[in-house]
Amino acid sequence: MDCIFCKIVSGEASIHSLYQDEQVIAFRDITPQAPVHFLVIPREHVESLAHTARKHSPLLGHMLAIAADLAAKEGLSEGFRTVINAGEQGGQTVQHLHIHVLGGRAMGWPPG
Ligand code: DGP
Repeated sequence: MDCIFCKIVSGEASIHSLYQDEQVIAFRDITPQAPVHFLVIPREHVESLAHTARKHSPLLGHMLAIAADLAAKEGLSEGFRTVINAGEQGGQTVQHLHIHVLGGRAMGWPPG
């Protein structure tokens, strides 16, 4: 399987790591869309949010908790945006579940 995020998990591809534990890795996005833009991914290869099942509920909760912790550590006290793109129409380009965390500027709504 040719998955860039699995290569990040295995250490084959390098990242600016913000956090790692037995379940997740967080690192800065290579094409930041805001002054702060990082991703939280599971070590396990799960294709997208649409491919999760009830058994993934603890993992999904952990990913969100880590996203919030890191947003605070990154100084995003005035707010931040979390995004999970799923599937082609959802704008997902990397087929490995990930949460985007964006902040450091006002985020428009609705997204384009
Ligand atoms: P999405 O469109 O939701 O699938 O977002 C995928 C994001 O992953 C995109 O913002 C760019 C980022 N990305 C892709 N490849 C790499 C990489 O090799 N390193 C890092 N740090 N980010 C990557």
